[in-house]
Amino acid sequence: ATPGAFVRATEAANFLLDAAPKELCRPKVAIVCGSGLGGLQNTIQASPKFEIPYAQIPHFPKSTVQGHEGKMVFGMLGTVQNPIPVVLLVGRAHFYEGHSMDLVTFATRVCKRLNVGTMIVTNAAGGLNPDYSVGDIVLLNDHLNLAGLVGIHPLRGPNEESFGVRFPPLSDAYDLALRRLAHRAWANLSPPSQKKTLQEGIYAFVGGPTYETRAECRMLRLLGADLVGMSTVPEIIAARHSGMRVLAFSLCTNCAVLEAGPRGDDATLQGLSVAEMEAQLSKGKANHEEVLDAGKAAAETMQDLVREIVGGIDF
Ligand code: 6GU
Repeated sequence: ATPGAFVRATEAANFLLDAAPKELCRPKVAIVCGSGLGGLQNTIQASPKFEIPYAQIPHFPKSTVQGHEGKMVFGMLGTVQNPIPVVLLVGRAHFYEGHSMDLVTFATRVCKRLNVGTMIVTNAAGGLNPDYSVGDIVLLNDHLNLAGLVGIHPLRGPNEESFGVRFPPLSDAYDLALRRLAHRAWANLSPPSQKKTLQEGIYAFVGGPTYETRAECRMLRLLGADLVGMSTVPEIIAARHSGMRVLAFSLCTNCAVLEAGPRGDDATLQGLSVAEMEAQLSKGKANHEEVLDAGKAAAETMQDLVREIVGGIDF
């Protein structure tokens, strides 16, 4: 039988402690880089730096997306006077790839076993709040764990007492002190980020891999979600279970359509050409390319923000 997550995470952490240079192997902060946000790697100093592909670390999930391999990057972030050891998780395992929730949260647990105290999680997400625009950065202040509410949950199964309690609370999952710091950090960024607001919102976690239908988007909005995405919540739950402090950001990469599509009857479609009908249907249709494009433009702001925040954390 495979050993429990605590034993496997400890083995992976011990492997990393052995492999990484001594000055880097005790990171204080872990930063999870979401789709298109791998540029967060540029926040760390060029040296000392230690990179290792997930494939070389014991028990890590195998990536199912080719050419999209994941890696851990250990390095120093911040100024020369105040360098902070961090670890970046570039690429993550998603539930829609077929991984178990146990594997989706494995990297988080390895971070815990490396003594990481704070996790900053980023992702690309669809905007449901009509006040959001493409490219907005949204600080998460709560979530709707839709998969979890019906039992697809990272903590299902025998509780790993060495990580945390059986019934952990999540009402304080999104650390208020860190969120206050994030807003102060945002205010310190140079323009043009200064002119935009740092949004706050509630993230709905869905299994994917399809993007939502119009009706599903309206349902999620009605339930109180500001964003929808296919990651982050399992990692946040595993991090909170083991007592790590959490800060999470979504990059709003596309805005979900909240209006119903047209009826298919002749009276509604009267006078429309086929091209016009297709234009109506493709308006607001989510696609992977636009999700990646929005990431490119906003990634730099996200990098500056994360650097500013990490420099201000009171350890
Ligand atoms: Cl619209 N939906 C989901 N589930 N994930 C996304 C997204 C939408 N946009 C980026 N990621």
